[in-house]
Amino acid sequence: TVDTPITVPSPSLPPLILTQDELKKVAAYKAVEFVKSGMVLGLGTGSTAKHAVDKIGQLLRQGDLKDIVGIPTSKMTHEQALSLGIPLSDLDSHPVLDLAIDGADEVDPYMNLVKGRGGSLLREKMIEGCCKKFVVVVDESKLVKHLGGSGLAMPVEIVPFCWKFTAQRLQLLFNEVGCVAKLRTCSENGQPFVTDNGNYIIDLYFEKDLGDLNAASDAILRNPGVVEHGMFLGMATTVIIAGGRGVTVKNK
Ligand code: ABF
Repeated sequence: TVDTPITVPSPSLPPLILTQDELKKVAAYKAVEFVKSGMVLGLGTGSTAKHAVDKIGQLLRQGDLKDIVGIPTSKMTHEQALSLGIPLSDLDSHPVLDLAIDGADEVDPYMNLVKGRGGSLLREKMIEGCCKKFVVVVDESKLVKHLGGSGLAMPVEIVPFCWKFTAQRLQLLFNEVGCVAKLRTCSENGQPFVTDNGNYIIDLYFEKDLGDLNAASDAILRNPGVVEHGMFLGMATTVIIAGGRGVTVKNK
């Protein structure tokens, strides 16, 4: 991979016009500054986290990082990390991680997240829930006032068995905030999207603000057909946001 250096402007200078992917790279590279030799690392999924994984691979190759163990949050990241020569392990062998770096779909002012539009929310939540430090990397387009308020999907991973029943239950649960539940399908063939764990994803779309997020989380998880949802509440310890005027690092 070619490592394109990116200059970030200071607040006193006029904003630099970076593409969204360049902003993602800025945030990801900033997060990699937290990585030290000897760490057990959660390796995130998605186009932002991909830059961080590439950079970790590059630092290992150069000898600037040593003795890293990576735990990938998806099959895709597993493949990427393998191709970069990053030594890999899993939660069975390493139940406590030093640090994870991953992207998000939405970040609210309290550092709560929506994740899973890429489909990897379950492994992400299992792994990122075991980290001493969880660094979220986003471009500024991911910032929202309320989770689920952007009109975009709130993903819920469910078992395929009687998925219509579970989808209806989820939709009814949020009737008061105008919820529509849709099965995620593959654009190529219209077949259900299947996660790395062999499950389906129901995307919930809300008309109104969800209100109490912890109550919403509990209500979703009370459905036996639900495996996990994409709200990551109180999990992020740091959020790195790249925007046209520079990088902001928010700590818990
Ligand atoms: C993963 O990648 C997800 O949880 C989230 O759905 C997505 C963000 O993707 P990107 O960085 O490509 O915007 O971290």
